[in-house]
Amino acid sequence: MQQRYDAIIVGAGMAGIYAVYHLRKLGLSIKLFEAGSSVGGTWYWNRYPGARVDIESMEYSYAFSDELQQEWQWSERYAGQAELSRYFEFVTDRFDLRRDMQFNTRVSSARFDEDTAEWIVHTSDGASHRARYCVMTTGLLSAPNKPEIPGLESFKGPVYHTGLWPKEKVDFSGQRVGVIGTGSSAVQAIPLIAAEARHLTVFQRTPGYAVPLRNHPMPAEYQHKVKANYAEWRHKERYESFGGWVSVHYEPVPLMTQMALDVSDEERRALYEDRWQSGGLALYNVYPDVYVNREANDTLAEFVREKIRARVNDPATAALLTPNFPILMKRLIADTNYYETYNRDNVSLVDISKQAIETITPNGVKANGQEYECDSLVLATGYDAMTGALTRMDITGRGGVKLTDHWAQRARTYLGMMCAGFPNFFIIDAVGSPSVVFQPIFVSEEQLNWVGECIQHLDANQQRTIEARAEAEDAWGEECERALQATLFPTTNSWYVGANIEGKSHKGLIYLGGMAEYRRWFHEETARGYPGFVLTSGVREGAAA
Ligand code: NA7
Repeated sequence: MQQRYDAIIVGAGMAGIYAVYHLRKLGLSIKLFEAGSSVGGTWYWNRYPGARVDIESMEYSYAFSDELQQEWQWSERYAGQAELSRYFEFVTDRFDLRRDMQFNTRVSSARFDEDTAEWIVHTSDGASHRARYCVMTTGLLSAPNKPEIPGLESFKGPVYHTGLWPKEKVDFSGQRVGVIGTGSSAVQAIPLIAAEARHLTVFQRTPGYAVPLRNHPMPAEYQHKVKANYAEWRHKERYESFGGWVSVHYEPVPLMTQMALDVSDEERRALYEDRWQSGGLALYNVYPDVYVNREANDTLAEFVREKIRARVNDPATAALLTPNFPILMKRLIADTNYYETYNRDNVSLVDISKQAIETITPNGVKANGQEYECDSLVLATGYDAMTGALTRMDITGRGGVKLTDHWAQRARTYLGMMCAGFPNFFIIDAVGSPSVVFQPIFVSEEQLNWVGECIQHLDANQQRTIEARAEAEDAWGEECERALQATLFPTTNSWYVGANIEGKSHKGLIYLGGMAEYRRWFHEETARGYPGFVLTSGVREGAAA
């Protein structure tokens, strides 16, 4: 006996929680399935030492309920994983959302049944369910990238992926630990692992640009100031910012219009120093030409390179840790004592940029002809971002077409939310949306509000299905690609452009136009009667409902 719902939601991260809240409020019967044992998504799975948000807590939080944002008290400027987990648990319980959620249940497949115009969803407990709508809140950085390093299975100690960290504390004391990768996760974990381990060996393929996070207890007066003016603050974050946050030195700072190459060296340095001192991602709010002009970008890149060199004692190690590609085009990393960790006697850095790790042996890692003995290995090797969570599921649309086939040449969506041939299938915070370069909680709120409007429109107009038109999907891909090509993003290998996963298309994965412009696109769709979509009114004639 299949249970029927109006909507099935997949994933109880930040987007899934709001999806349950919002769609329930619209009167839909819903069911959410989540593989983990509780809510939180990224903040549920990423329990590695040092896991912490790098957008200020006051800004990295829901805006949908003023009561909620007034009630919740953040204890740190940048909340750690445990506090973020508590926050998402709190939101879930405050709005009584858990009763529509089923945990420890992974969705294995979803198939569109053309006869009834319903999705049939199979779950890991052997059950199947039917729903008119599928809302995929599966996360943009949730499908761990496990590198295919020869011999990995032969390693006799434990192997941890930062994105699948055990719930119990992992004790590295007295151990020789190997960390593979030097992205945000590794940079957060390395100082804490080094403080505990007997020896830490870091295997680095590409150095990143890391800048000090400057986390500390939340200043009470700041929390109070933002709460007194939250609506105005939120508006600025959403529609007048580059990444969904505006705080620099605890003040909302507008985007700059002046160009780096139009000011003196002194003026430029003073601005960079100011942002550097503010901490975290403030260096994103600088002269706009750093995003599009290599010479302008070099001024900021060199400023940060100098800072890196100054933090590392050994010049050879400093040189290995200093990147030489454009800054900001790969996610800027916010660190706490990262570079200083390489000044410790129990930490060594192994450069694997010219030659990949040869093999993992039962006792450690073999690279550059040498074996580095390890008792534990940490894979901080990132994610199959934006698409992995969906392509690892068996999703079948109209005509038996698999999503993996639809995306074989390149991952395509219209407006970062819907695909041609996949009716009533909404994708949140994923490919073709601003999520990866924006505060993702806001993107999910905006997208889910639109999904709600869309469902109401279908009901009000006796329509049953909506799906993207193929030509609209192509045009959106071109729009994303056009904006991307106007920047320096394509010059750098990063997960923004799919470069970390072999064979993944680099095209049109992210939308760089900003939230105000993004919102304009999808509200225009609504206002013009959904011209980029095909709406149909019913089930196939003669089919059993
Ligand atoms: P990232 O940023 O994708 O970093 C992954 C790291 O792992 C990066 O240094 C990679 O080097 C390295 N990597 C990946 N595969 C390999 C193999 N096969 N061998 C050696 N090194 C490898 O993931 P994170 O989890 O750190 O951060 C994800 C996001 O979370 C981050 O951007 C923030 O938004 C928060 P590469 O650079 O590809 O040469």
